[in-house]
Order: sequence, then structure tokens, then C-alpha cells
Amino acid sequence: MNASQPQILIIQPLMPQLDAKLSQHFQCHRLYDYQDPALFLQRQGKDIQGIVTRGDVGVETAILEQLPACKAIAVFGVGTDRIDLRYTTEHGIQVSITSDILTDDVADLAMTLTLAFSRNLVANHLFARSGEWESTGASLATKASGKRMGIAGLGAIGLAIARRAEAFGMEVAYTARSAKDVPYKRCDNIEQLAAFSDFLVLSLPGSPENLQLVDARVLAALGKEGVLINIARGTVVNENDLIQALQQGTIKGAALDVFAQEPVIPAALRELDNVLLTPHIGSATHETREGMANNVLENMLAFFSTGKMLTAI
Ligand code: 8YV
Repeated sequence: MNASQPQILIIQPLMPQLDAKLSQHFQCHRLYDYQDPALFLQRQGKDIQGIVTRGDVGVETAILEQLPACKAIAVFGVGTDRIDLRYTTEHGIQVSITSDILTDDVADLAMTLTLAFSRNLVANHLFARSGEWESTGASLATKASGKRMGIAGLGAIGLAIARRAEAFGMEVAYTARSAKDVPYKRCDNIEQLAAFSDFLVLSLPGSPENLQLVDARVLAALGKEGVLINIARGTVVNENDLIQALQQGTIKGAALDVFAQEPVIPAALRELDNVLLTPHIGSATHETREGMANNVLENMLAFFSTGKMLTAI
């Protein structure tokens, strides 16, 4: 550590390359390394000028309250649902996100989950690998092309999913706070969108107004042939209602990359055959994570040299 460098706080472990680069420019305090984080914050919180955190982690307001000199938070990701943006605005704290860098990857995953679920990819892979094919034929799956995809939330990621769905000949509808200049039907609410959809894809922020937006009523509207795809945030879904709908077959299935209490996935969900699960890998490619790491570093460097982050929200 070089005492002339600004002091920053890292909330949870970052990818090693990013951590190493940050260490070249800043005095990095890793909150998770301190045996007594509360004592550290009490003693040294006043010296911290910036924070680096992940989209799925954010930072508690109780921590921000102990960092009066902190005026910049760089998020490794695009989700700000775990940061109190009213507090940051009131206290003049800039918050940067890795805008646009992960859009394609997350949209690719939404389509991957849609196709993999429809074509029963995981079970077919296991079947082929087991050698069972030598004694019996593979079972039939469900066609994805030409079906109806409802996209809840038509931001950059939602739009990228819509474009991909179009290429698969799907009819696309969406919900969004305002109408967009797109050739897709806009539904008034998520229940209407669910009723339209063969695949209901969630691409919404995990903000308070979206908390458990997908509940028993929405799932009932999605119906027996409907599949829920979630690449947004687990908190957007009432997980108990979802588990019940999956157990009772009131929806056909779900493909989920995100969960309410990550990294914990409820056992009831893990035991079901009509779910496809991935461990929050929407942006988890080498290329995208490298781009995200560069964005975080550049935002922090820009803030400490010009006072302005590059991709502040
Ligand atoms: C990140 C995310 O990969 O962008 C977000 O908000 O949740 C993910 O894309 C995650 O924050 C990295 O751990």
C-alpha cells in the first residue's frame, strides 16, 4: 500500500485481475478480510473515498453512513437494487455501472435457457452420455421457434432478447413503463403479458416496485403450457408461489439464473424435474467480465483524476 494513494473499500471478492489492478492505484481495504468489519469501519471509515462492489452484492446503507468521504461507488454489473440510490443522490455519491457491456451475454443466456428448456437439452445430454440410446430412443421435446415470447422490461437487455426472439420467428410482446418505438405489442401489465406468453422472460430491475411481481396470479395467467425464464433478479418472483406452481403443474416449467437468496437455491426448487437452473451466469464469460473489470477500473481512475465517473447513472 502506498499512503499517498486514495483509500477504497471492496465489499466482496472481485475477479483477481481486477483486484490486482485496483491494488496498483489505490489502497484497497477488503471488508470481507477484516475479522471485525464493524471495528474497521468505525476506526477507518472516515478515510474511505470510494467503493467497488458487485451488482448482486451492492452496499448496505449502514456501511455508507460510516463513510462520510466516500463519493464514488463503482458497480461491477448493472444492477443497483442493493444500493440505496436515494441516499447516494442526497449525499452526492456517484454510482457507475458497466452499462451495455453485458447486454449481449445476458440476452444470449435468456435464449439459451429458452431453447435448452424446450429441447430438454440437459436430460438429452445425460441420456446420450449414459449409453442408453443404444437400447432405447430419445423422447420428444417442444418446439421453440415460432412461439410467443413475453418480455417483462424492455430496457437494453430486454430489447436484445426481443431481437434474438424475432430471429427465431417468435411473436414478441412486452411490458415497460413507457411505450417503445418497436414492432412488438405492448401489454398493460404483467398478468396480461403472462397470458400472451409461451415463454415469459423477466428482464426487469430488482427495484422495490418489482418485488415479487410474479406471484400466483401471474403464474396462473402464464398457464399449463407456459414457461418462466428469469435472468433478472430472484426478488422479482415470489419463489414459494413459483415452487407451488411447478409442483402442481399449473405452469409447464421454469429456467432460472437468479434466485431470491443467492447463492442458496431452495431444495424444493432443486428437486423438481421441470426446472433448469444456472448459478447467476448471465454475464459470466471471459470477454464480458474483462470488459466489466476495465469499466470499473476506468471509472475509479476517472473519478479520482477528474471528479467524474465515466458511466455514472
Ligand atoms: C454481475 C449482475 O455479473 O449486472 C448485474 O447486476 O448481477 C451480474 O451481471 C454480478 O454482479 C457479478 O457478480
